[in-house]
Amino acid sequence: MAHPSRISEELKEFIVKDAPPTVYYVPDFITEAEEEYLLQQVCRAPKPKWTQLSGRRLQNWGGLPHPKGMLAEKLPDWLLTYSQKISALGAFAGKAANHVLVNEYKPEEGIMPHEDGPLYHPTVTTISLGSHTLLDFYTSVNQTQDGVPQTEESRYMLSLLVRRRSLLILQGEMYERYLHGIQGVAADTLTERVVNLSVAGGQVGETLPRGTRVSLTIRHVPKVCRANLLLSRK
Ligand SMILES: O=C(O)CCC(=O)C(=O)O
Repeated sequence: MAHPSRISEELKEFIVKDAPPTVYYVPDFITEAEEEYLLQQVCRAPKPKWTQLSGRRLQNWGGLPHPKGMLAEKLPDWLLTYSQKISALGAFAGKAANHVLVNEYKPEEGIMPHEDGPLYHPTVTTISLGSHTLLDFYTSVNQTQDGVPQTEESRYMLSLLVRRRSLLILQGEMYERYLHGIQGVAADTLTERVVNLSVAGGQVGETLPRGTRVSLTIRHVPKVCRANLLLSRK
């Protein structure tokens, strides 16, 4: 199916203006019924589909990205629907999403600051289910001034409040230049460094207790190898 090669005009109103280019934050991208359905599907996945990591557990769908090419597997229908919906917004420059990571975080769990790296098309799209989180952004170590010892705190730049049922799209500098992570805390206190408060609905000073959050991280892996090609080679 052909998808638009540019991000849809209708997304422009969702650009977060106080962040470097480009963050799109779409509140209520899915309905409560869709959220419940997606959470049920995540729960229904066979137990071996889960990988337990320190601070979260995850399901990998679509294949394992690899520098030589991802051996692509068809996404299940419940993920394909949303992957197609996002691809139809032109999020992946005309390509279709073919990879989904499902992350589950209990309160006090998170993910260390990291970059998503070159195996993906440089756009990450995330649907959040079950709970909000704060996604924090950091400059990378080599962007900081010589001689000054850098801590995670001094590299911290801004946060985004990501509510349940929202869609978040990160591209450009926000994908390629900065690291992102989630603190392992039981509650988030909102500060003026949370740059999308007006659209995500929050007040500076407010504390939001975390519940269990499931995120669907939907991406396009450009380099794919087909199983039949592999089988025909010695
Ligand atoms: O759960 C999220 O929103 C972030 C996930 C993430 O950064 C990742 O899987 O690389």
